[in-house]
Amino acid sequence: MKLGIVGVAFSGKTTVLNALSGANEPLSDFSGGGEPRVRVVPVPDARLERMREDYKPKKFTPATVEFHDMPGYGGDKFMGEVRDMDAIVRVIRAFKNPAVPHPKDRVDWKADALDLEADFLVLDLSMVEKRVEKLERSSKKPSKTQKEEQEELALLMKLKPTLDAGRPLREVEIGRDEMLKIASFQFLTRKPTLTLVNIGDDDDPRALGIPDVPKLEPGAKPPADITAPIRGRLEMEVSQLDPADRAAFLADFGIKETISGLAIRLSYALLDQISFLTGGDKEVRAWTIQRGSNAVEAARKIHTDIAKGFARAQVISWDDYVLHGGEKGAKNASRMRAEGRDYVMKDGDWVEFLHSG
Ligand SMILES: Nc1nc2c(ncn2[C@@H]2O[C@H](COP(=O)(O)OP(=O)(O)OP(=O)(O)O)[C@@H](O)[C@H]2O)c(=O)[nH]1
Ligand SMILES: [Mg+2]
Repeated sequence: MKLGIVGVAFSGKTTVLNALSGANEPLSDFSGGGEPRVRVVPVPDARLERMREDYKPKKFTPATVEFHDMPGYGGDKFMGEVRDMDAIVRVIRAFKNPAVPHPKDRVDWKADALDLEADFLVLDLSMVEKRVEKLERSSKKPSKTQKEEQEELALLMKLKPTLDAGRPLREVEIGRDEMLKIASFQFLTRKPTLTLVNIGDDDDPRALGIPDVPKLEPGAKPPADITAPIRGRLEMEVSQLDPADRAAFLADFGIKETISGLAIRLSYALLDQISFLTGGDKEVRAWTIQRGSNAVEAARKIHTDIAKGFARAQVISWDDYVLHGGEKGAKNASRMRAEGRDYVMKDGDWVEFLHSG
């Protein structure tokens, strides 16, 4: 899972990257420039920690998320890279700090969020317009691809009014098959978007008009965007502390969930991703899949050969794993089920795949 951190210059993107990953990348010296920085962050998962205790494995492999920090926001310099991301994390400045300049000399998170959206809308709209212009000519001429061209044109014409009205494509209902046809455009305003509003240490998010993070029901249709307040600088400082001291510090400031916990949890929700778990003496590991994936698709994550030779999946639901004290207990209580190829994987399933070859 690749997440692109974008935002106006000096909004706190690298601060957030550091807070997320415990890195200590240099913060902007106000000169702008630089190259995107990439950090791989392990996904916190209490279930996996529990399995680590149970198996005491040689190797422990949590799932990971890649964060790409795009420096400055200079129009489309890194747009190719942003288009390649699975989702976008916007860092929007709400903190006051006279020492940190703002390109528009203001602290107004709502206006900055709108500006960023407007830039992305323009980039998407210009792509659509260019392609439509081309297709309007080519799809009139009989050719092998005429039918596909007409279909693509019709689809783009369905999307265009949304962009014309200044609305992101995230808000359009498009079927999965239709979406696949236009996936190669990698529309920016279609990407699931997490907006992190970066507030000062003593700011009250409600007073700044930042909505509460919505309650996310597991299995419900994922939202297209989520907004959450963060205290970037403070959390970066915490991330540099000795792990033993962090909890007390966070509690002092009333921070219940760290930026990394929050960003990863919400990204999984936005992208509708779940985890399944594998365990043994050798390795305990978490794997990330799209919700709705079946057992063969999950097996393919581990190895194509396991998917090819798929025989069955031995599955223990996470609740059963806990209730019966782990793999052995669940097995003895006959809570290990044999599932076939079409079994729809559940979040937290303990799995062992049996395969031939
Ligand atoms: N007061 C306060 N200052 C912050 C906060 N977050 C970032 N800053 C300061 O803002 C400045 C810029 O932070 P960066 O994290 O480098 O911002 P950036 O978005 O990565 O900047 P560019 O990559 O140059 O676009 C630094 O001096 C930070 O210390 C915050 O939450 N509160
Ligand atoms: Mg930066």
